[in-house]
Amino acid sequence: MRLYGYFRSSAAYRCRIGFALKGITAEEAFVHLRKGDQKAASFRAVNPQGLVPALDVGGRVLTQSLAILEWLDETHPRPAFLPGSAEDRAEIRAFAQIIACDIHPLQNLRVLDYLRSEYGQDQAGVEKWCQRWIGDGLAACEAILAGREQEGPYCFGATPTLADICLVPQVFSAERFGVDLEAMPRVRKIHRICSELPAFAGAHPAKQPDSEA
Ligand SMILES: N[C@@H](CCC(=O)N[C@@H](CS)C(=O)NCC(=O)O)C(=O)O
Repeated sequence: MRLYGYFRSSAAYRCRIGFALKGITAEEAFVHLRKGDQKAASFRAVNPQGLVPALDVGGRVLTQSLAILEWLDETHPRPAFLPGSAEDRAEIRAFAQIIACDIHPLQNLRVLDYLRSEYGQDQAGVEKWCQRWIGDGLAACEAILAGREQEGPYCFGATPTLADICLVPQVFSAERFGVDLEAMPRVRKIHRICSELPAFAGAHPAKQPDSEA
């Protein structure tokens, strides 16, 4: 198995956490997003969308981090990323999708580059944009977590789920873009608790072979 990623990609970071939680090692291929390697024909042949992550599972390439993580969960059921009843799983998926579908696309490199090139935004303008949309989304996550305080220590109970796998990389991005997390104690606490687990710690961008941190 070969995982195409980039150290700072939060979508690839999700997959690295997922693989580590399952105790599975994938060969890694590094796609330098800042240099534009994702736009090269050679990578588009892997993923026509020109985005990481992509996972070559031996002749077939899986894309989209949530699809990869659900595939991983189906093929390696323990520990479960989506435990509980159908309703529990829907709630976990919804939390993950707030991050993966409603926050992350707005802070993606190609969107930020477009803000710079087409709308003349400087770094401060781009950061303001990211702070607005990441802040809004994580505030919704905080509100959801506030309603589940009797559970824990993770987002949805005693074990890390797809929700935590998405939350931790999103907090990494929030910190990168200077999002104020002061009013989000539950998000910060879960981020801290997860970060102490080896699977999360080892997946951190700073620990990757292609890291430039
Ligand atoms: N929804 C996709 C998002 C993938 C994505 O946007 N990846 C980013 C890195 S986090 C990327 O490759 N960006 C390259 C670019 O914007 O040119 C997923 O969850 O896998």
